[in-house]
Amino acid sequence: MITALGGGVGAAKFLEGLCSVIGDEQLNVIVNTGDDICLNGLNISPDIDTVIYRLSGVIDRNKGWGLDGDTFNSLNSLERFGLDTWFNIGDKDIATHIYRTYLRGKGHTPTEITSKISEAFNIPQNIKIIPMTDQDVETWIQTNEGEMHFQEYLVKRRMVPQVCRVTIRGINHASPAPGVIDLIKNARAVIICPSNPIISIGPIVQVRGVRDALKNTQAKVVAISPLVGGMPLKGPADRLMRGLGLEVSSAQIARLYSDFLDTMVIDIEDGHENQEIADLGLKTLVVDTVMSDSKKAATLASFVFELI
Ligand code: FO1
Repeated sequence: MITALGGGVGAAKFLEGLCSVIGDEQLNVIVNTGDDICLNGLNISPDIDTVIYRLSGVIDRNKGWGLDGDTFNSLNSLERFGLDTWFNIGDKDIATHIYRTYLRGKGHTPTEITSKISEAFNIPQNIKIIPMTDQDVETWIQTNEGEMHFQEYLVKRRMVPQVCRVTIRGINHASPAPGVIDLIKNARAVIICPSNPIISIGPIVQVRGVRDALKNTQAKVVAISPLVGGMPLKGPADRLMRGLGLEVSSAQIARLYSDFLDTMVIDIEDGHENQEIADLGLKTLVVDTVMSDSKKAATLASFVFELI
C-alpha cells in the first residue's frame, strides 16, 4: 500500500504516471483542500477534482484542470446576474460542483462526497482519493493589495500582488479525515507529490497529527520537488516562497520537509543542490522531473516506484 500527498495539477500528472506503474497495489491519495472555495453558492474543490478528472482520463490536458472539451455558456450567462465569473467553471464541470453542493446540503462529509464523485468517474477500486480533512479550510494570501482568497490571488489577480503572508484559515480546528493517519502509518511508502510546498503540501502537513504520522511512520517517505531550474513550471511557488522570505530552491523545500523525509527527488537542472540536500541527512535522486506528456510522467513515476 502506497500513500501519496498532493495538490492539483502537478500531483495529478505524477499520479497518472504512478497509476500506470503500480499494477493493482493500493494507492491512497490525500489531497489538499485549502484551495477550496465557495463561489456563487457552489462548493468547489479544485485539487480533488483535478486529481479525479486526471485519473479518470477526462481532464483538459492543455489547461491541466477542468474537463476536456468543456464549454462556458452557463458561466457567461451568470454575468447577467452580476455574479462572479472570474473563476472559469465549465458547463460539464459545473455538474460536479452542483452534486458536491447538493450532497453537502444533505449533510454528507467531503470524504463521502469525494468517494461518490470518484465512483461516478470510474476511478479504479485500488485507488482511494481522500480530502485531507472534513472541516472547511481556506488558504488566504496577505498581499501589498490586501488579503484575498488563494484562488482570487491566482486566477483573478493572476499572481500580480506581492505576497506577504499565507494563512490557512480553519487549520487549527481541522482534524484529519477518517483513515488519513492510519494510511500514512501503515503504508509501505509515502510519496509527497511535486506540488507547491506552501499552499498544497503545507496545509496537509498542518492538519492535526499528519506531520507526526509522517515522522513516525515506518514507510519510506519520498518527495519530488516541483521546481525545475529553481523555478516552478506553473503556479506561484516561487512568488509564495520568496514572499515568505524563503530561498526558492529544491534544497529549501527539502529543509521544509527534512523532519519527516528520507529521499528528495530533484530535477537534473538542480543537480548542483544534491550535496546541500545530502548535508541535511537526506538521500537524493537526480532525474528528469519534467512531465511534459504522460509517457514522461510514467518514467518519473517508475524511478520513484523503483526507489520505494
Ligand atoms: N485555474 C486557473 O488558472 N483559472 C481558472 O479559471 C480556473 C478554474 C478552475 C475551475 C475548476 C477547477 O477545479 C480548477 C480551476 N482552476 C483554474 C485550477 C485551480 O485554480 C488550480 O489548479 C489549483 O487550485 C491550484 O492547485
